[in-house]
Amino acid sequence: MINGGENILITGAGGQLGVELTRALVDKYGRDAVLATDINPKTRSRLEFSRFKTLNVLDKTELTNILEQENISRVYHLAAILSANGENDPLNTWDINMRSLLLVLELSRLFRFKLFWPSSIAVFGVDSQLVNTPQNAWAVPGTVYGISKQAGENWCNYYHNKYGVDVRSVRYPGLIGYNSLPGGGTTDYAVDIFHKALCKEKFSCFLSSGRTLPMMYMPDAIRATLELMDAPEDKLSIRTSYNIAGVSFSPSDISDRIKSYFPSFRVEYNPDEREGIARTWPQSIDDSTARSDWNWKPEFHLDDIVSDMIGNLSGTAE
Ligand code: AKB
Repeated sequence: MINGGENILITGAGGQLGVELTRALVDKYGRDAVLATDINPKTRSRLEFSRFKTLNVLDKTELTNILEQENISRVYHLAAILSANGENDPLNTWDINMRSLLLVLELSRLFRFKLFWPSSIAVFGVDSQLVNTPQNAWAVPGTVYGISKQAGENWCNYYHNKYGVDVRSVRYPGLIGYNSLPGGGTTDYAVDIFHKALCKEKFSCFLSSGRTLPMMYMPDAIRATLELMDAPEDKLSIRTSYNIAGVSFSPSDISDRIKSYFPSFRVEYNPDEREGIARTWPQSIDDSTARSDWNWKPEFHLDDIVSDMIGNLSGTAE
């Protein structure tokens, strides 16, 4: 069979990760095997390479119809409200992030599809070990997004242990890519900074210059997702969510690298409430469990990321 027997559904396909993951899944499994969905109908025009349907993931009837009609074997449930936006309406963020996950988990119990659900470094909090944060670090998250991700991890573990649901997850760091823009996160500056540099505009950074956070280049994040979903079930010791690390840097680290391409690029620092979120997050991540369970290894360092981002955004990439 051309699609390796998989029929794939993606929710939240219009988000920063969704656009890139949809492309990777279409490349891997073929166009017919992948159905991308998003609540925003305008997403269709950005995902012309994929089949697309507008879907509110809280609509149980519509979601069930899709699962049945498409004979779905894998779901990538990405729809969520991120950390910074989440703080604007905490109860709504909890409601959307949790209700959608519980619905998808319950449907995976009934329909037996394999499920990927993204968690985040936001599960950690100010009392966690923030340097080289261990897989099982003490974690009291400081944002409603982090609380929803932490609770979600426990629900995934519960559905796996109680019902045998094959749910897999990673705690993404901040993601950096050139094909899609982030929306409403605390790590978004690390993408915005490139767009300002390319437009020869001054960049106002909402984090302080030395605020180091864990980040990852999109090709590494996509590869981690595909590799985890293909890993043999008996190798996986974690059913909450795996720590994965890419690279750690601060706004001044990345702006220094960008200035080596654009010497007149100027950055000013105007920390806002997102600095308050970032200071409760890890600076670096211990991903040794992911490395030993399913051979995870990142490939992109800061210099590679900066050169690849600038090459692709300016159209000079080889
Ligand atoms: C955010 O900043 O909210 C996300 C994340 C780290 O989960 N990028």
